[in-house]
Amino acid sequence: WTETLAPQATVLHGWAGDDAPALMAALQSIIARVPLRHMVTPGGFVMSVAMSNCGRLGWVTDASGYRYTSHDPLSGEPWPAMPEIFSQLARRAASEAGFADFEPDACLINRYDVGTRMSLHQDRNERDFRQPIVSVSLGLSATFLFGGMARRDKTRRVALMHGDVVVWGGESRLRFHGILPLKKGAVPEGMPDDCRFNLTFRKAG
Ligand code: MD5
Ligand code: FE
Repeated sequence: WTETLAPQATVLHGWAGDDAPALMAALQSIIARVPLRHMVTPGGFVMSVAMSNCGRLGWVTDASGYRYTSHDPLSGEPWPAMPEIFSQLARRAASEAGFADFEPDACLINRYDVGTRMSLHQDRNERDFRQPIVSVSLGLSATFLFGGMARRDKTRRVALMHGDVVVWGGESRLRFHGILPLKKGAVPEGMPDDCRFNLTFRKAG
C-alpha cells in the first residue's frame, strides 16, 4: 500500500520485497569490490553508518567536506556501475510516486548495524533539488525521523521495514530527517538479520 507522509513524501510499503533477493545479491557484489567504510565528517566525527557507492557519482565526506566524486578516494578507482536492477527499480518507484523520467546517477549504500543512528540532517549536495531521492530499505527495520524545513521543527517517527521504498520529492526533498539507533528484530527468510541496508538513489550531477 501507498502512504503519503506529506506532500511529495510517498512510502511504497513492501514495494521492493519481491526484488529484495536480487537487490541483495547485486549489493553484495558491489561491496565486495568497494568495501563499506566509516567516513569522517568535516567536524571530525566518524560516522557510525558504514557507506559505499555505485553509479557515475558517489557521496563522500572527509575533513574537507561533503561532496560527490567520480572515483573512490580509497582506491582511486571509479565507483562501480549502477546495476540495472537498481536503476530500474528507482525509476519505477519514482514514476509510481509521480516523478517521470528519474535517472539516478548515484546510489549511496548505507549499512546500519544494531545501535547505529543517523542524526538529523538535510541532503543538499545534489545539484538540482527538483529531482527526487528514492530510498530502499532492506533487512532490519528502522525508526525514521521525518522533520520539517528547519532543524528545530517537530519530527514525526515513521517505521521503515524491509522492502519499503520511499520517494522524497518536491517540498519534502529538503526536510530534515534522521534514523534512531537501530534495534534488533525479525526479517524475512534469507535477508540480513543483523543490520539494515539503505540504498538512496539520487540525481547528483
Ligand atoms: C536512510 N538515508 O534511511 C536515509 C534514507 C542519507 C539518508 O538520510 O542521507 O543517506 S533517505 C531519506 C531522505 C532523503 C531526502 C529527503 C528526506 C529523507 N526527507 O525529506 O525526509 O538511511
Ligand atoms: Fe539523508
